[in-house]
Amino acid sequence: MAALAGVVSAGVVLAVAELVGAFFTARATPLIALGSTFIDFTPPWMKDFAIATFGTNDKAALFAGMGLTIFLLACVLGIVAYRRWSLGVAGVLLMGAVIVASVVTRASVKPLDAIPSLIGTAAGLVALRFLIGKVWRMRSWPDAEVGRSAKEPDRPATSRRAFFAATGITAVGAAVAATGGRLLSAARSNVAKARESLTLPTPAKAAAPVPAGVQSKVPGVTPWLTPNKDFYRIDTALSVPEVNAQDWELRVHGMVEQEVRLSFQDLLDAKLIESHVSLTCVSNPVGGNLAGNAKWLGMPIRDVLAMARPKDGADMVLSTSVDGFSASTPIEVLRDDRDAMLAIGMNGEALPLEHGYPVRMVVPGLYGFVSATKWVVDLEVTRFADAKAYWTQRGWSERGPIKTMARVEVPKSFAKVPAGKVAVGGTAWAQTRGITKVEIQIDNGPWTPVELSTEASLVTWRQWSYEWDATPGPHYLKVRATDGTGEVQTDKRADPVPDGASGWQSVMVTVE
Ligand SMILES: Nc1nc2c(c(=O)[nH]1)N[C@H]1C(S)=C(S)[C@@H](COP(=O)(O)O)O[C@H]1N2
Ligand SMILES: [Mo]
Repeated sequence: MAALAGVVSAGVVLAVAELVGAFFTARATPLIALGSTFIDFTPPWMKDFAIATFGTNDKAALFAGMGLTIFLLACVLGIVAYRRWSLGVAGVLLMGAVIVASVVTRASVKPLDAIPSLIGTAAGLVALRFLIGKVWRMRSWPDAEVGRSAKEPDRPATSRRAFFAATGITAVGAAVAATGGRLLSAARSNVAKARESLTLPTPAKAAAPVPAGVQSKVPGVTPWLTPNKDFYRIDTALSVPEVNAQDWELRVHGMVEQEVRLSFQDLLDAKLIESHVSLTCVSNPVGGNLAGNAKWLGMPIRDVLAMARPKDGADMVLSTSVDGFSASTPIEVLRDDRDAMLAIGMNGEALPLEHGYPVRMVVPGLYGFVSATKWVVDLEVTRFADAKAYWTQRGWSERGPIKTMARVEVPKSFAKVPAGKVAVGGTAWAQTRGITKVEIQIDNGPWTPVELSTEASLVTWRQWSYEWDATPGPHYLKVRATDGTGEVQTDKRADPVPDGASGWQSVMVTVE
């Protein structure tokens, strides 16, 4: 019962903080702040493991793990508090201190944002005292005399039923507070509404029209253009940052002749370009789906840099987001003609909140962790020798050109298909170099070129189709791509850490 009292009190801490937190920065509530701090301490192998195991559900997995940890700690805390109240108080205060420390060390969080956690902790302490008091007064409980009966000499005894009733009411109260907090924050947030009502300007340079035949002929292959709702999402943000376009400002500084500050209106008024670019995550395993292709609208970063005039010797731009993530991008990549941009639009809409509203970077040819900063607010012109980006500090590479990759999407691995003509299809990419050939190998047979779909550009992925004459039995299908420089995709297996997975995908198919 003491353990249960501990768990319910921990729930009160989180719920009250959630409710009060509706009036503060969302990223500062205990669960989010603790989880974000945990992510910041994630070593490369653990990020790799989390993504390999849970994919884009890695955040749900983190919350489940945290929930379990908090549950166990709260059980212990409840029992400790039952035996020695002063130790219980110390435990709650220690947890409160850990929560507050993780809140105030978050990027762009104000000291006042610790208030929800402080009030939550105080409420949790009151709840714990209330519920543990009921356990102490329980005469029917074998330990009752060992407990605090001396402290509560003239109070009437409590029945088990009364304890469970009090616990149940407290738990329901916590659930109501948490739900209320959720609804209240949603109602108070006007960022999503402002995004809805934003009209994007017409670009000065429209996207090149998409030629016919970019889509693989094989049904079931990924759409060539990824709808926003299906676009993979990878970031360290447990709670999507809510940035008002009105308040957004980009500071360009460091090794520049002229410090520049851009408002969202400046972006709307700039000469915008639109282009299709495929993004890829460095954590994508061979054959994985952490890649997507969209039409982006934005201001070329080279125009921004031209205003700031970088000094000689600068070789990198460190971009930082409102929540503290950062990426190191070679400066030449941002100045050449590949159209790296500060994007405000994705597939004809304002950026979705989880893809970086109001402004993110899109840099063709580089993995997202070194280029695609979402909710970007700061560009520091610097040198690789002088500054390290978020994932580089955690053991990943400082540079990340995208490796050539071919993927089989149909049939799926371990599929059973009928003998005869079997449609095989998939996608390949080598952004900025382009794909000139994709080959397939059945078992140990010869490498055979497949039919390539039309190429839209060098910075977008390219799909393919193949008609396979399948004979009964188990078979292995392997694919490899050749990029525009003539280089064949390496068969050397590499893990995503530190600079991207490589190797040929092999798919086992049973033909019946
Ligand atoms: N602010 C912020 N931007 C970020 C990240 C992040 O963790 N935080 N992750 C990067 C990584 S690793 C990738 S692969 C891309 C993914 O962009 P998407 O979620 O829009 O697909 O965003 C990049 N930009
Ligand atoms: Mo990534």
